[in-house]
Amino acid sequence: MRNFTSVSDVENISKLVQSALELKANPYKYKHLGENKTIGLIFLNPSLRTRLSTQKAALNLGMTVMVMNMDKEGWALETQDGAIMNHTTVEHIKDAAAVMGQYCDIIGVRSFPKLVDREEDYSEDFFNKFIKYCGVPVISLESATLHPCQSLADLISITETKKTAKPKVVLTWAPHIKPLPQAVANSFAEWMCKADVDFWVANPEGYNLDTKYISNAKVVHNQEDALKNADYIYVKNWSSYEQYGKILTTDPSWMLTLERLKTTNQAKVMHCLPVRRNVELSDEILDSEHALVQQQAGNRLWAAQAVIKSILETI
Ligand code: AN0
Ligand code: CP
Repeated sequence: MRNFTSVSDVENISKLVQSALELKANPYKYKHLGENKTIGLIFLNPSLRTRLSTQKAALNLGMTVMVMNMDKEGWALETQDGAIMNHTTVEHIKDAAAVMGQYCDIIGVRSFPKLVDREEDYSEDFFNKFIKYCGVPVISLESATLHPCQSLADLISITETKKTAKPKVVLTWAPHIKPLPQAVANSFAEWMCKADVDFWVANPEGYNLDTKYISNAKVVHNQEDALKNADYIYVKNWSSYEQYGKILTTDPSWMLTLERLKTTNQAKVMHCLPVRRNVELSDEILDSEHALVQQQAGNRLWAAQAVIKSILETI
């Protein structure tokens, strides 16, 4: 694998999941693979899990790790070609990325959408330019539209816990007070559409995701209908894709309750974290046997390690 920016970069998804599970059982087996290799992790937004799990994954593979909070410690980057840079941006991405590519063998980048201009965000201009100018393999640590490291960890968690060959998986929208990216939801959807699951999406009117990520999913606007016989419920807020970046509702009846799990197949409840308790998900679920969130977060490490290992094997 050269870059890891979406499920399309993965040649064989189940092999990658198996590789992660092998690493989970034997974390240091490949500790010489990354010897004398450096990974740079560049954050334009906050992070807890992604930062620490990717760092730890690289250390387990013997790599040297450099982390930079670009938004706070770096120069403001310009992305527009031919820009006359007499305003707030200090350095062009073509210069900055090319410099970082000389210091690193692999670079991980987190860059959220601005949620103002849909076309701009969905063009993934920042990521594409970063990849073009840095000249080394790039791992998405969440881009404007996707979060593949999270989705791989989610698929690992489902693979480890599923009780039926083809579980029913429901991605449900949840309320939130801030407009959030669609990235986690888009990404989970595109991975689930390629996995052996019966995949449903439940969201209020006006919150349909971009159809390109939900090809064979059943999309409904009634959460209770979707939850019947569900084995997994993935809870996530996203702002509207249709009325781009807007919050159309914060209807608390979309927050999952234990009562609503009664029609499910003792469903496991998933969330990528960070979660706003009692807004997106209730304490009673997060602190119950239904919650899979800590296992997901734990699996971020093995997901990242499988991805880095796969890239190291090609460079
Ligand atoms: C981010 C999001 O929804 O994309 C990151 C999740 C991993 N969440 C927040 O900003 C709260
Ligand atoms: N789930 C996730 O990506 O968490 P962080 O934003 O803390 O990295």
